[in-house]
Amino acid sequence: QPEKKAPLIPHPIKNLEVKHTKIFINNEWHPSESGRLFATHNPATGAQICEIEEGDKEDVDKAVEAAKAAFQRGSPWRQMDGSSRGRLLHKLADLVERDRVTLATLETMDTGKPFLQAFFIDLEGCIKTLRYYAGWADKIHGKALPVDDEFVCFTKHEPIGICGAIIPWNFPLLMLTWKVAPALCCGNTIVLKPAEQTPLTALYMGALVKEAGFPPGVVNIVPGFGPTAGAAISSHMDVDKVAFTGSTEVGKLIKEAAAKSNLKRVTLELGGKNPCIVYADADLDWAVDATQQGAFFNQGQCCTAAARIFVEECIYDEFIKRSVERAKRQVIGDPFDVKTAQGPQINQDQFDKIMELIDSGKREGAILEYGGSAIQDRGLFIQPTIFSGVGDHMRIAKEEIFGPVQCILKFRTQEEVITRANNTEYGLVAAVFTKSMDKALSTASALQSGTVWVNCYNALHVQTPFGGYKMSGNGRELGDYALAEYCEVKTVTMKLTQKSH
Ligand code: TXE
Repeated sequence: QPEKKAPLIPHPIKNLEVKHTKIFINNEWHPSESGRLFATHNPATGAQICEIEEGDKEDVDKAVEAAKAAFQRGSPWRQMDGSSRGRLLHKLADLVERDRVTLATLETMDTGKPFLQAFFIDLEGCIKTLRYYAGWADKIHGKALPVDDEFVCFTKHEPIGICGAIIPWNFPLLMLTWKVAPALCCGNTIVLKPAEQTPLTALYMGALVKEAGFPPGVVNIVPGFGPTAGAAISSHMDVDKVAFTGSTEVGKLIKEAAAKSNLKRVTLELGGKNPCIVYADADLDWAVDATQQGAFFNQGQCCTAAARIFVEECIYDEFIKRSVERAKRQVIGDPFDVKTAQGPQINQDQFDKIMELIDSGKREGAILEYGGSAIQDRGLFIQPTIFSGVGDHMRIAKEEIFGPVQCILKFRTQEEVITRANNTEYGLVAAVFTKSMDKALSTASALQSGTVWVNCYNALHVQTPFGGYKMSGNGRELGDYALAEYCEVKTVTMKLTQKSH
């Protein structure tokens, strides 16, 4: 069947009714054991969208039981061929494509991100991720290994078992697929908790998982809060692995819970304070464009945000002038409006954290070049903000802001900027802008970072691994590297009566 082409300019669904608000276990919808509900809100208007069943430990226990039963030896899921798992993942991708407008509308309602970005970036990424791992499902294999003496030896890559997934609110659907697709591809079962701020698209995916024909218990979705439902997953004795995207602080709690329970495998994708280095020979307009997009994309709520932009001294003033001109053109407003590039922050907590950091920048002596305030009477909207004269010691140069704030720093030499760029506890992504291949490659080699972009930003591809050095995380998502995070390796050694050669 030919791929369906997306419409040129899609329109969101008006007054979309939310259908799925319950806990998804064994391909069925359940109320919470406690009877509690929690509300989810539209950050653009502050209005409550609906109430969701609030999962807690008892619900996680039920979901883990279901995932365990689905993973039993001899179960339909365990007996399924890899190629059939691949077909199910393709079917799920077909359904996401069919319901792409609905999913993008739900994502915008729940996160406040611009609808066109949800449709073209988040949904595109989801579909590509599902299809990429659909293709891997029957290609997961070990090796035959030559060994000493009279033995024959081979390895098998087997599913780990029950995989927990804890998802953040900045890219709810995309982070879900980054975890669900490789986990299913390798034959695992899943218990997933979406972020409490943004449960809607995850629950909708539950309905699509069932429609696609995955056996009951293979995917289970428990909406709820971190310290309750999230902690129940990370400390569960029968969960074999947990994959987490979120704050470094909670990442530590998850590793601790894993260590204190059953030493489950842990992959973490955490914060960043990502350096961009702009050398004087760079294409200036392009560098201004790419770094600012990198800083403001998704309201700045990205682990990949371009957080520290180091600009070589001789182009520094011009770079700032052009950055301010560009920021003035940023269209802020209703995320459902097709012209909008920037919506609201996710909630009051995040809004307050960003405003406090902006104030700290002003207090610590950075020069406010543009913005610096909330947008009057607009709830959670913040002006795109640019600071120059930022010193390495300032909080805005050290802490993850997670808002539309661009910090521009000045440097003189390559050696100096590399040392300063690496002087952080994080190491997620970095970027270099230059026309010199030599500078690009030597800088890329020296940066302590899981990804280095050269003359581009946020160039993420499903085929390439993504993850952090240092306190930005453990392990890698995407690409064939992610398969290793969802498999155990078994060595099978057979004794022969004599050496085979
Ligand atoms: O994150 P949390 P928050 C960063 C960003 C942001 C800050 C705080 O700097 O300002 O984190 O955001 C679940 N056991 N990032 O508080 O709490 C929680 O329910 C198990 C970076 O929203 O880390 C949610 O599902 N789980 C980031 C998920 O963790 C727990 C994306 C993420 O929430 C838990 C988001 C616990 N004890 C924030 N406590 C990125 N890397 O992209 C919470 N959770």
